[in-house]
Order: sequence, then C-alpha cells, then structure tokens
Amino acid sequence: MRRVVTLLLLLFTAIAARAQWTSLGNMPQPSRQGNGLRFENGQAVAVVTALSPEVIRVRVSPGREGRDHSYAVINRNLGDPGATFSTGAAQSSISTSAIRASIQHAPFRIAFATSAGQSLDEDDVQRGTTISGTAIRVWKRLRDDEHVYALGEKNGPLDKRGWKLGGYSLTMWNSDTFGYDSSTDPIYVSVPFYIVVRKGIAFGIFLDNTFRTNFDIGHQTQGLLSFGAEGGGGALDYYFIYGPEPKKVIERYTALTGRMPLPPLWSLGYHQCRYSYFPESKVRDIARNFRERHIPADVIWLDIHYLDKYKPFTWDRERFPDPAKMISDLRKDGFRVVTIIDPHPKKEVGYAPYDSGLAGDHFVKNPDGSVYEAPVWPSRAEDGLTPDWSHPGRGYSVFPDFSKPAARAWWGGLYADLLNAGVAGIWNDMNEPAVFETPTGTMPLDVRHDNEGSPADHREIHNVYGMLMTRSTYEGLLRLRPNERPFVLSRASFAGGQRYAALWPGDNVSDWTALRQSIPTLLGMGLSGFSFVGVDIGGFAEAPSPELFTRWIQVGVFYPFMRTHTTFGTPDQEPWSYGVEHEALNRRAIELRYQLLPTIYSVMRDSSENGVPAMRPLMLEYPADETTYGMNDQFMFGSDLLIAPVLREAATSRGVYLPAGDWYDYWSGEHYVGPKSITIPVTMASIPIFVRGGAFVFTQPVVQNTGEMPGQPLTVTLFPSAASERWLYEDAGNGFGPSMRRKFSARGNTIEINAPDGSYRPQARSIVISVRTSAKSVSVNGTPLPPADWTAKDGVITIKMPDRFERVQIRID
Ligand code: MIG
Repeated sequence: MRRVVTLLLLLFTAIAARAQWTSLGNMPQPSRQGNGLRFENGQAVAVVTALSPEVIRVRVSPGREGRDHSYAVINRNLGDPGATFSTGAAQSSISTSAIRASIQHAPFRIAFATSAGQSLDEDDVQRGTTISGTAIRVWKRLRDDEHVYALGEKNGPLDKRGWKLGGYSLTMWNSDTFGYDSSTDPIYVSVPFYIVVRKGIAFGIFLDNTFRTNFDIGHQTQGLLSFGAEGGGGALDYYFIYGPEPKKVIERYTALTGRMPLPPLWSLGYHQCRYSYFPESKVRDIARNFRERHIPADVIWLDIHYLDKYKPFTWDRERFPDPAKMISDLRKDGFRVVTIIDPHPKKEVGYAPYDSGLAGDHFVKNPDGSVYEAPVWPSRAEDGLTPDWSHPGRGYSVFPDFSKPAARAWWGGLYADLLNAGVAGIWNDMNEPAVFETPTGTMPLDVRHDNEGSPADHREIHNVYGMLMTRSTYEGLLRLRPNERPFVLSRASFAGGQRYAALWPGDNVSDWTALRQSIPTLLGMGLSGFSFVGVDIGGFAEAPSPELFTRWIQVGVFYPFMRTHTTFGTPDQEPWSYGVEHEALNRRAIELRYQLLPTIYSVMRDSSENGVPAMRPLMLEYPADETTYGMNDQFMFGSDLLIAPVLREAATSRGVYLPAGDWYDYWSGEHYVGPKSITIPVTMASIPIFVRGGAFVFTQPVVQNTGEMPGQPLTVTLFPSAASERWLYEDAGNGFGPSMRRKFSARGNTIEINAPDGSYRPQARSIVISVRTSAKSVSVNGTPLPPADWTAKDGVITIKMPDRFERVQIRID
C-alpha cells in the first residue's frame, strides 16, 4: 500500500512538474458574501455562492476579482436557494434542501454531495485547483462508472468517456474545419458544459469562460476529470448544477443561459440548399421541380454566389436582376428564401457597409488602433467561379466587432434591404471567425475588441464572436420585423447561443461515417442547450451515393433542422437527383416529416419552455437504464418516438434496443414489451420508428409546404398503455400571438380531450382519433356514435368528427 502511494505521488509530481501547475494553496476562514462564502489568500479569490437549491456557483479568480460579466449567463435569479452556512477553522459548508457543498480550507478543496450525503462531485484530493501562468485548472475525481455527456458540438461518441475508460480530451476553440472527420477537435462551436450521469443520478458543470478551454475526461490521467482555461486569462468560474434527473440538469442550465425561442413553423419544414443556386432561373427551376414532383419543401437557400463579388448585403444583379420579384413569386408557390451573410464586409470606399461601419467605429482593431484587415471571400471575387488559391487574395475585408453593443445594433440594421426584398431568414457563416491565408485560420490573438466596454484581445472574444454575430442578427431581424419570429442559422456559437440561432455542424463529408457521427454530435448539442440543430443532409464535401443520400434524408426527418446542402462543384444533390426509385424513397421520407409536423412543433415548443432537446439520447428518457448510456445509433424524438435509423450500407436488418415498458412499431403496430433487444429486417424504404406505450402521436395528411396546414384534419393516434397523458401545442406558426394547448389523456377504455388552454383557435377542421384496439361500440360525451362515424379495421378503431376545440370524452367498449 505504501509503495502504491509513493508511486502515485511520484507520478503526480512528474505530471505536475511538466505542466508547472502550482496549487491554489491554503485559504483562511471565509467571510459571508450574500448567499455565499468568500475566500481570499494572496494568490486568488474564491467565492462559492448558492443560486438555487440545486445550483452553486464557484468563482476562483487568480489575483484579484475581475469584472463579473458573462455573455452566456442571462439569469442568476433561479429562486430562493434557502441556503444555510457553517464555517469552522478547517472546513466550511453551504447546504440547501437538495445539496451540500463542503469546502476544505487548507488545502482548498470543494466537494458536492446530495443533502442525504451521497457524494456527487469532488475536487481531486491531491491537486484541487491549480494555476500556471494565466492558465487555471481544476482537477476532479472521475469514477469508473461515471458517464460524461454534452460539451457542445463534438465528434466521437455520445459518452465522452469513450468506449474505454481513457476518455476524450476536448478543446473549446471555434474552428473552421472543412471536411472534418470523427476525430477532429475542436470544430465550430464551443459549449464548456458537461453532464455526468452515474447510476441514474446526474449533475452538470458549466465553465463560464470564453477563452480557449480544455476538458480532459480521464484522458491524461485515468480517474481524473480536469478542466480550465488554457491560457490568456479569465477566472475558473463554474456552476455546479444538480438534477438528479439529467433533464433537470438541462432545464437548470438553460434557466441560466437561456433557451431556444420557438422557431417559426416554416423553418421546421424541409430546406433545400447548395453552394450555390444561381442564377434566378436555376432557383425557380429547383422550386418548380419540388412542386411538379410533389416533394414537399418550404425553403430554398442562397449561398455566396447571390452576392455581388461576395460582399455582404449586396446582390449580383446579373444573376438576380429582381430579387423582390423572384422571392414574391416563390412565396406564392409556398417557398421562402434564406440568404447567407458572412461577417466580412469588403474594405472598399463607397460600399455602404464599409463606409457606415468605419464612420461608426464598428470594426475590430489592431493593437495599434488601426482597423484590422484580412482576406476572406471578397478577396477571391476576381478568381471567377472557383477560388484560385495559387495567388494571394486581392481586396481585404474588415470585421464587425460584435462584442460592441453599438456595432451589433448597426449590423443588425443592415438586414433591412434583404428583409424588404422578402428574405425570410438569415444564414450566418464564417463566424468562428474564419480568415484566409493564415495558418491559424482566424484572427491574430492580439486584435482588439470592445468586450462590452472592457477592451480585450481576441483570446477572450474568439469563442463568442459567432454567438455575438447571431445576437446582432437575431435582434436586428426582430427590430425590423417585430411581428415575426427571426430565423437565423449559424455555424459558430457559444454557450447561450441557443437564444439566437439554430446551428449546423459545418462542412461534414458525404460518407457513412459522417452519417453515423451526426447522431452523437447532434445529441450532444441538444444536451448542451441547442435544440434546433441538423447536419448537412447528404454531406457537404464530396458526393453521396444514391443509397447514402436516401439513408441520410431518412435520418434527417428527425433532425430538428432538416436541410440538404452540398459544396461547390459537386453533382446535383436534390431529392430527385438519384433516379426515380430513390426519388420515391426520398419523397416518402420528406412526406413523413410533414405528416409528423404537429408532433414536431409541440416537441419544439416544449423545448423552448424547458430546454430539453427535441432530438435526445435514450439516456435522457431512461436515466436509470445503463444499457442506454452509450447509445450512438438510436435516439428519441421528443419523449415518445424512438428512432432506429438504418446507418449501414446494404443493410438488410438492424438491431434495436427497446427500454422498459410498452412499445409499438409505428408502421405495423406490432407490440413489444421492453427491456428487449430485437433485430428487425429492413429494406431501402425502412425508417424504423418505435412508439412508447402511452403516447398520443399527432399527425396530418401530407402537405407540400407548411402554408397548406390550416384546415387539414388532425390525426391523433393513441398507442395504448396503462394510462397516458400528452399535450398538443398549436398557434399561428409565426409571430407572438395567442396559442392553444390541449391535454389528451387515456385510461382504460376512455379517452379524454380537455378543453383548450389559451385563446388561439385553428381554422375549422376535423379530428381523427385512432386507437389500436377493437370495439363493439363507441360513444362521444355519452352519446353512442352511429356506426357510419367510426371504423374498425386491422385492429385499429378510427373515429372522425369535427374538431370543436371543446372538452370531449370518448368511450370505446
Ligand atoms: O469557405 O458559403 O460551411 O456551408 O456553403 C466556405 C460557402 C464558406 C462554408 C459553409 C458552407 C457554405 C460555404 N462556406
């Protein structure tokens, strides 16, 4: 035993020496500060504060405390923490009704436990918090049975422990990573937040630090999880968030950092994009094909070739002579248009965004105070259609300083012309920020930013640059069009960015690995607060086979954001580009998306209220079931649909795990009782979906775009279980007007639809109730239904009646 300890000590000393970490050292007895305790020695100030019964903030500032400012956290008033404090010579503690933080003073160590005394998270006894120059890092114990999730937009598996115990070391530094693969890290988005689940009990940790940070999940040292800012500065400012359910951790994390606003209904339809559709005749041709072929779609996207010489807020008038006319014609046909806007106006006198930005002092600066300039897309305008990287770019760009509130307001206003032309939403790309012709791919670390009044260099602003751009866009759109919900898609973002934009994980590759990777990546983003996400369907770089494209669009039905996209010069990547057989399969997949929209909209609405993602790992619904902890190839949409997509080439079957309870095959109605692993046969047409017993699934007939939804019958399908209760949310699909929520419940042979909450009423329509059962008679509100008003076929009872938006009780005997 002595030998082991000595060995461990030696090992630790060796690692510590290499990193030159010095321990935070001893703290004297703390003083009370509000709902917290304040520790101070010559080296650092540490404040531990209870924000609610389940949330405790730890803020360790090397040297003196800096400004308490956050781009991510918008709300620290989470409710009365009801905390009690005890302070002794060696140890202090903060206790709430749910948890207790115990702080050992010398050396300084923190441990979190439940109020019942079950340990949750503990500083490593040896290291605790350490400092090395401007880097600060905390080392925490990582148990073998702890599983680690979230951390934003990441490659690799859902559980960041990996498949073995030597887990991942992940970095937060927004990076433009064209054609990345499953091992690339970091990519475009940084969310320094993770969730630990152990035997069904969950807590989360959010490190509120915008500098380059790193999270080492037992990779460097098995049994230790460490995180901190790699250098540059900032405090070790983190929030410990208790569940115990993992859903509660996300709910509380998004109470701090905000939630996705409910997207406009049209943005939940199918999006068709490519780099780039031009000229106008091509755009019209794409739209016409969708309608003629009866493939539903809501949105066509314009990538950088619509711009005049790649200059933001312009139009290439040769390719698009009359954008307003084109957009209004498309609109009559049920299409909306989204246009790309990058954060790099060209440096060109006479070009309005440059002139007005310069006049307003809105651009990022060099250390000497001059405006920072660098080549990005506008520098490639003279190359013709394909960039010619053999020569340096001509014509540099300047970059709005989105960390300056006045610059955000100015940029947000620049969208006016696009909106006046009828553009429905905005796509913010290149906002890591990406810069050409430099090895780092981004700005020099010493460029200057306003940082909301406390000037800082790029080290501190880099990771929030994209998020603050989307904030500028979102707020600009809302100001310009106050009665519509802004739709913004972004490539880069940071914790809290869910308040402003949907995300897509950039330039993936058209291969099967990338299709499979999309699931854990999007699930991780959902766990990190970003509910409105989807990868490029079909893959961006290279070209998918017909089979891969079809499989991808089948998975894409359940991406909250469903968009096909591909890069410049690749073959056509539209649903009809792969021959008639695949066209039929692709149509069927998109039709399913539109049929499910009433359910999808309700799930997104819930997500906007509680932060729980729409596309979610099984673990989130079944946290006590350890079989779900590492599932990367099946997921849930909402709480009721289990999706087990086909992710392998030439597959003829796939395995599916069904957790405890009743399950139904969505298509055949076959009933299963979990926990159970099954193998199902699949064909090219298969989109395996299993419905949780007790669910009401809300569907509608196929429509060609969301504008056709009003007046369509609503189908409510009950998948029976002992008892059930579900809610349906509806509103006008855009704007901020009234809404309606209705409770559907079932018990025994009675189904009840409650009177609606809220004053919104959809257009007159019928409601179709469908239940997998048999019956001799059906009565509605006590009156027997004439046999003509209901049918029984293949074990399914179907009742059709006008939807009166009143309380209805149905008995099936
Ligand atoms: O330097 O706008 O990820 O979706 O099509 C490439 C052109 C810039 C990168 C985006 C991609 C987009 C492309 N953009």
